[in-house]
Amino acid sequence: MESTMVLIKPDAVRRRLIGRIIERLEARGLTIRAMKMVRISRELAEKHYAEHASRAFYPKLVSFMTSGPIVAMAVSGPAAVTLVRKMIGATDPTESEPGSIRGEYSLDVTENLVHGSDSPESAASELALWFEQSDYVD
Ligand code: IDP
Ligand code: MG
Repeated sequence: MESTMVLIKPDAVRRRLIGRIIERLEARGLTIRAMKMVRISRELAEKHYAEHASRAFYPKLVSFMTSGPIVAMAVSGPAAVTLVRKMIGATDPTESEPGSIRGEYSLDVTENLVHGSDSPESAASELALWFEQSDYVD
């Protein structure tokens, strides 16, 4: 069993897509192990996206991620990292497949509704930023 970090980003919360996104994860057979709705600090947004600190889009990304509440989840299941990334769809809106969450509901490269960790290692470090280990580990 593997755990991954999922964020329902501020645009999805504003657009009232929380339920539809969670419904897809649960319908697939994944388990929500921990969940909270929070408005995050600039510091947490910067840490979460530290790998992109040098990118031109980073300031806009941090502003977006602090623009409203986020739903943060620890999601587990077999190969949860890969499964969730496929369900979310590609970052580039012209590449996100119809049927994926981004491919169904977004055409913006920044405001793209959902975050999912890109590897088990990223999942471990991201989950540690957002949750206590006892929140999502038995
Ligand atoms: P991912 O969310 O699909 O893993 P990353 O490349 O890790 O994509 O980028 C993190 C987030 O930064 C994206 O989800 C999106 O919100 C934003 N982003 C990525 N690339 C761009 C870009 O080229 N322009 C503006 N925002 C971007
Ligand atoms: Mg990423």
